[in-house]
Amino acid sequence: MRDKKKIALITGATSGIGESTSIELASQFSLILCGRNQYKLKELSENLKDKTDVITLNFDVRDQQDVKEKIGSLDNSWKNIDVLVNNAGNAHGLDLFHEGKIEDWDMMIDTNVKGLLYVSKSVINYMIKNNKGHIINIGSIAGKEVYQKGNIYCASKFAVDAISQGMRIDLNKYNIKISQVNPGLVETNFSMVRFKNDEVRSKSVYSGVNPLIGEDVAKVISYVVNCPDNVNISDITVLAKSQASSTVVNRN
Ligand code: NDP
Ligand code: 8X3
Repeated sequence: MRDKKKIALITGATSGIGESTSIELASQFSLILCGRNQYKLKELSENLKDKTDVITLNFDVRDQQDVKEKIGSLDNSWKNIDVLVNNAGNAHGLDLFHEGKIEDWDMMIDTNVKGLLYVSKSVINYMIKNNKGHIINIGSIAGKEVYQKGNIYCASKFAVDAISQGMRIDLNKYNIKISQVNPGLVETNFSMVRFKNDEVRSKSVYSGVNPLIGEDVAKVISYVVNCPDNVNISDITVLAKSQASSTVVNRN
């Protein structure tokens, strides 16, 4: 039997910002941890089970049918989701537009945009029924400023920005808050994915930066989630002290 804590569903819980957010929210929420790496999901839920009730959902956010079925299959006691953190996403490649790979483009649009839509659609049904809820979309500084070779990743995060605004307008009458958290450089597995496991290139992204870590962003997400009911942080950008913009970084 689940205790009476509020329920948070977090996508991309198996790494980086999503994993840190899961740990950060565990003291207050019952957790639905979502990811496609079953081993990591199990490991994280084992680590958190002394702190809270945890269940896991194993799906790829790009698989619309599976997303719908898995979220639809939640037991009644888990269906009243209070907080959705749409975090799953990545960059794939860093290339001039005309040299970009179609498979990288598809991956970013399918995950960062369409995946976020599929998960949101399934969860929003419950929130509308309950006339309450809070969705936190993880955008990026890349969704505020385009940088050289960022093209399609930036486009995917600009899309998230527009989706957050659209959700906020259309869900307003259902008492659902929409917040967007836009991190700058965060040292996670992000660059390893972007650079296809090239460790040297990945490390160079953060060299001399003292970047954010997942925990920093998780604390901001927790702050956003814990504002009084009448307050909504609609959009917040979080940068490392050494980062002034997408392209201006003070490397020591
Ligand atoms: P990580 O690579 O560490 O984590 C990404 C998470 O998303 C992983 O759990 C990953 O799972 C999951 N994921 C990726 N694709 C899918 C998919 N198709 N289906 C289900 N889960 C998926 O990176 P971050 O923690 O840094 O990234 C989290 C979010 O933060 C992303 O949306 C990213 O765009 C955003 N962001 C990151 C910044 C950074 O500098 N790191 C800055 C600004 C925004 P799996 O391991 O199975 O791939
Ligand atoms: C990730 C931040 O600047 O690497 O969204 O695109 S950046």
